[in-house]
Amino acid sequence: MIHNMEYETMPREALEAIQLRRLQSTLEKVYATVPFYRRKFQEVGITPADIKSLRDLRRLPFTYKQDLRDNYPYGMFAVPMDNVVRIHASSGTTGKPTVVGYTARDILTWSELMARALAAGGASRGDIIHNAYGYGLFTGGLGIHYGAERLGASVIPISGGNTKRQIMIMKDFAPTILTCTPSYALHLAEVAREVGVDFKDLHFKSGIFGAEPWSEQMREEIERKLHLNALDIYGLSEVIGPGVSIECLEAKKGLHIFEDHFIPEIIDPVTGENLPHGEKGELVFTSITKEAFPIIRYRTRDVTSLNAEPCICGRTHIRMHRVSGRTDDMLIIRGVNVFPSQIESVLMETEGVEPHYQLVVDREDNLDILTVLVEVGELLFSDEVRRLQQLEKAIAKNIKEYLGVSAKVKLVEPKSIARSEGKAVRVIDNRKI
Ligand code: DLL
Repeated sequence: MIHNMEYETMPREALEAIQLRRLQSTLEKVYATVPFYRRKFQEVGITPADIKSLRDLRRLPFTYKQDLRDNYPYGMFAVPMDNVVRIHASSGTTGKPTVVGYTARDILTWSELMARALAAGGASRGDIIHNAYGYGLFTGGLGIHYGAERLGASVIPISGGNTKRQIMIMKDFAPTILTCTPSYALHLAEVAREVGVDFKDLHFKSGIFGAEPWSEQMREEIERKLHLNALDIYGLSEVIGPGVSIECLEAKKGLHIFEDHFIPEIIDPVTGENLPHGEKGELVFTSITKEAFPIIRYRTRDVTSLNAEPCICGRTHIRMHRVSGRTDDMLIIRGVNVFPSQIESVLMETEGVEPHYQLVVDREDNLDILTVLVEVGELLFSDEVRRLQQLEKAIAKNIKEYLGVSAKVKLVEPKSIARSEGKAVRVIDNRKI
């Protein structure tokens, strides 16, 4: 279902006219109120009046996560704190978190976008949404929550954790839409089985999964185990949170970006040059309606490509391919670029292997050693050693063949890899470089 027919199906020309107007007004605002942006624009000799077309956007400097850290916590806010009604922060595994703020109008905008996203995933009034994204500084929980209420659906604010209790609630409250990370969805399926609950007997129609990269094969696995339509939702705190883009139920092929609020670009991460549609590169976003924390040409580090072809669902907003990794979680193993999602694809193609894995990278005698720990199903694990060794070899061979990198594969016992309630920890890099 299309939540906002007018904007989501707007002809390109009208959409671009709105984008330009909103971009110009955002630039004027940040120039006047955020010293960081004024200084950056002055350094390249540009004032907002110089931006006369959408193409001119590429003349503006990029913004990096480091800029947010340098201006920690509130230095890049464009309104006085009096007008800020909400603060979120991104988890940040290293250093200080990055802090973002919202005005009352920003919260309305975000709710509207999340309502659109949930509707695109098959939710409507009357649905019951089991929201297992974490509530707190993380944008996932509250982002989905406000969108669900805006849509008029019922939301169960279960948050992450206490998985057995979640299964009981699912049985008793009969939710129809599941929202959580894809890795947690699989964990839910596993725990349900343990306690004797079959997802077939629950009432889910769709699951709206994101906040971490996942693959097409993982979608199939989730759909099979959870008996629902699994859709990919993308977003990041710096841009707004979840609800930057979402797949539509009709096509399940690429995520529509809400272009009346965000302008996407794909650039070459090394040269910073813009790349044409269809080419893979780093995703860059400019927000054009946000008040408290507008962001100009933000380097997401996420790798994807754009697709401007019309979609069968009727939305005119451009689609991004599912994110295949980050320019910075990309591992370089003996000179070969490796994304965890590529290894995941190889694993998912292998019979008997569970979708729980971890990559461990070590350095021995100046050589990178990649170890892939992967769980096998209960049945297989009880099998003879020789068979397991064969399987290890076969996986290693496939990894070598598809990725061009040698890996040690270790099959491990069912449930031995730590489960996460939020974003899965896929990589342990022990190299000190
Ligand atoms: O993860 C917002 C979110 C919440 C999105 C719930 C979807 C659902 P951050 O914590 O700021 O915000 O992390 C943003 O997570 O730059 C991507 O690298 C990654 N990410 C988010 N969604 C996806 C996805 C939220 N669908 C960072 N596929 C982003 C791949 C994703 N990566």
